[in-house]
Amino acid sequence: MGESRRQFLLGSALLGTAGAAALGVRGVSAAPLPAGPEEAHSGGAHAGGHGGGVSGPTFRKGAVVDHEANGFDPTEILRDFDYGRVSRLPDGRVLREWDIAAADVDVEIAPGVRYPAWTFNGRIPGPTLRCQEGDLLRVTFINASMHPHTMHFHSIHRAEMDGVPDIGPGVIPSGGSFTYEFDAQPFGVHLYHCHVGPLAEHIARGLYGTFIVDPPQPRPPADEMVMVMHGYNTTFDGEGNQLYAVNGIPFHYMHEPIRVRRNELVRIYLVNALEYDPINTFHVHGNFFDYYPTGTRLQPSEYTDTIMQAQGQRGICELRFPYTGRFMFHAHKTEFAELGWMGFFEVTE
Ligand SMILES: [Cu+2]
Repeated sequence: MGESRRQFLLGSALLGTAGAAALGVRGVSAAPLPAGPEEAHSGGAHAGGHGGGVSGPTFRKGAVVDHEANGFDPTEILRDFDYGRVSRLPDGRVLREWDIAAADVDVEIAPGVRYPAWTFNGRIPGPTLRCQEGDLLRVTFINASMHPHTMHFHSIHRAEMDGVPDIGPGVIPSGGSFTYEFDAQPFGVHLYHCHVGPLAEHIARGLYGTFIVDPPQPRPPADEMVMVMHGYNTTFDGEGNQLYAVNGIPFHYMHEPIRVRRNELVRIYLVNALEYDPINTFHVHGNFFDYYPTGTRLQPSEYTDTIMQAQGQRGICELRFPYTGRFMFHAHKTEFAELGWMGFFEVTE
């Protein structure tokens, strides 16, 4: 996996459209870029190459993608919590309802690089669904994709609501729909994703999102945000990823740092939706955070500046920045960082 991913950014720049097409990247519209002296060395085996990161050929001169054309912007996804349509059942319980549509969407994941994604509600990651423990949840899934899909929630629920093939409604065909109904439990930060085979591809194409169940007594007020860590296997070889991202677009928070206030409590709902790589890590500069694995307990397990999550793992990071200024966060797996999984917090008074 190493060489193909390391050479992706360099390779697409050198080979242009034809080369990118050979790599499986559709619709590359940018003209071939000449390789500068730095990039000429970056595809090789030496350390520190990895395509040159945010200064490399694909992102040179701060080029960014067209968020408007994509239909979503990672800066907005960060703090976008979808509480659904809320009503009360006769017994007083809260009912929350959502409509989620799967669709096939071409997303510009790097300047001039388009990726044929499968999405929930047209974005990567899908909407962040949020509720409180004990609510009744109804999620109507509409499959407007050309491919069969499901919605599988990490939660405690009946077998027929599990969103896997051959159980209950099983696979929802193209044009079909189904309403998943289950109780919101247990509290914590979870994920949902499609569960149709080939499973890794159905997830990696973009069919995943965050599912937050708040505890009965809400957590203390904070500046809350969601970070979904994921990657893009643009060669579709199922071996590693060529780009990595938080909330959809590689390097996005390098270009648009996450603005937070000094000394204000910041709560990050961190989810690892990565396929084709077994683990990811999260590291914050100039600070330490309390970590709550899966968010299912109210006591942190660790006070650290780096945590590791395997595929499907998630947790809550809580921190206050004591100093103003610009602080990096990134995967401490440096290869992932240099292929997109890095950004900044901008701390102001
Ligand atoms: Cu699917």
